[in-house]
Amino acid sequence: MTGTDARTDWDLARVVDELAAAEAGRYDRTPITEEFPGLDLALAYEAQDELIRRKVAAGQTITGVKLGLTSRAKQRRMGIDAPLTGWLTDAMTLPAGAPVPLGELIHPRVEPEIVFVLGEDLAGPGITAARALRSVASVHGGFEIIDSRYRDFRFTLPDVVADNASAARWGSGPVALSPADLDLSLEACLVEVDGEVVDTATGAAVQGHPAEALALAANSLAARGHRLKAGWIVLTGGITDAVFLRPGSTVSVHFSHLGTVTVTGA
Ligand code: OOG
Ligand code: MG
Repeated sequence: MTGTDARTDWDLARVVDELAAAEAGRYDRTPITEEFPGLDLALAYEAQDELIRRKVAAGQTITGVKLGLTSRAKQRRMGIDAPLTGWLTDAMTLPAGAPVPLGELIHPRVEPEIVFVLGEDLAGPGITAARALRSVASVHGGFEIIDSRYRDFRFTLPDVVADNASAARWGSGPVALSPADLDLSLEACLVEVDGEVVDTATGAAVQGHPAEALALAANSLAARGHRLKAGWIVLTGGITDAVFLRPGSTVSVHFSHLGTVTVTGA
């Protein structure tokens, strides 16, 4: 900062304008909090909601929510030890087997995720993991493509919240199980880049159990006046650290019971 007041023109609308422009123009930028320290967590979630309102006004529909920074691996990498939520829209769904359109993204990274489809509405507060799991219709092995609008994925918690938790694309594999059919804390996943195993973890890495992440989403959304809806997708958060997706490179995620899902950068 220069000590001048040149940047006092920051407000919620400008935060949303700048992040929307970076996403549309496929460029990265410096953390907004460096210019606008007034961007606190509450304002950041307001900006995130406004960003999604604009996508909906432009014709997209909300298909669910994502959690971020629910595992130690992700928290350590990003230097932030608090989970967060973001919104998913239909434009973020990657059809099975479709290559990831790298030209539409800034610097995409892939991470393995356990994905829930909700069979009923789920509204906090007071939702436990056991209660949350009862609202799950099916469990899938999937991946998320994160694409922070901040240079080098460097941000504070309010920055990344305003940026809709770096959400960009997601997809899931062909296997759908009932949550009663497996112990998700023991569900193993192995991440392979171009045939080389780069990481492994189990579902316990996600808050002890991915249903804890689902409960966390229901409770934290309730504090902002939102509820999870029947039919929605919930991405419970990267189980391992994310890996960069490079042109021509293939990332495969193998789950012990939830099958294999493969992503290629094109
Ligand atoms: C923030 C989003 C984190 C996850 O699953 O932990 C996330 C980021 O790492 O850019 O999606
Ligand atoms: Mg994620």
